[in-house]
Amino acid sequence: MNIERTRIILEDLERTLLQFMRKHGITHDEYRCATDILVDSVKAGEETLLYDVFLEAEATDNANIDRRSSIEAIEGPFYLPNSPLLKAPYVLPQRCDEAGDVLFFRGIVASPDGMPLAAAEIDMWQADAEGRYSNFHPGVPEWNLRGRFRTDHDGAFEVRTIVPPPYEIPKNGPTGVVLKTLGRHFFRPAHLHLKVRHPRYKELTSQLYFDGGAYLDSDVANAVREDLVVQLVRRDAPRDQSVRGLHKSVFEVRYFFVLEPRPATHIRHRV
Ligand code: MBD
Ligand code: FE
Repeated sequence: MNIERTRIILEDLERTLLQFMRKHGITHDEYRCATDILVDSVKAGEETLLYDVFLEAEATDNANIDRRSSIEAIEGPFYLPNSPLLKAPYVLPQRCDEAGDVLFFRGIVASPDGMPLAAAEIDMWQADAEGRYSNFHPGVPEWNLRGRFRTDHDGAFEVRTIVPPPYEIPKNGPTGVVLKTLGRHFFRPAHLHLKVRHPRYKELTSQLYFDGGAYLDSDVANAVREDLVVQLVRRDAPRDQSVRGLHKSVFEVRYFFVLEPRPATHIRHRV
């Protein structure tokens, strides 16, 4: 980040917080209570949950103004880099009896002028049918429902996973206590998390929600945007025996990703 911009922002942040404290006559006890919440949320393993719930969506809105590419979405606190690289046909890592309806997620990755992007990497993570994220919530196998895969020659991809449920934020941790004090519920609508990468384009962090799902209008993180809501369409079970044998409902969602080109970094001056 630009050092001058950082200085201006920090000065304004300090001024804004000091004005806020003066306005409410914040006492020493109240000040300590606030720092305890921040420290406890990290100690409780909530990482950036508190900030992601209250602030992250605002940052994406700022980034999405006048955008020519797909809009970005909040990352949330449960992303981990270096998830398993999958082999086609792509199936997100899961238990052999993974609970939840089968979901085929299909889509295309393209440039703003509609050129399909081959070998773009899609890095996907989501909660299981009980609303738990692997590597964070105990009892879920490592890297469950996390994986990376690539688009084919036509910029297309397909991956099999499960339909996640709405996600309930831990009620008893510091973030939960703050939400309870505000009288809010603890739910986010069901969602898929994604990052899309291609060497010549900017990385896109996205998140997709299902039309008609619960909490779309009252997401505790206030992060649902119209362009991120996809149709969950019921499908006949494919011939693939591994899915057929499970006797589950099969659904499909589609999304068309448009990536923003990276600004040119090498400008050659001819003399
Ligand atoms: C999540 O799964 C999430 O995406 C966010 C933003 C906050 C808490 C849990
Ligand atoms: Fe999430």
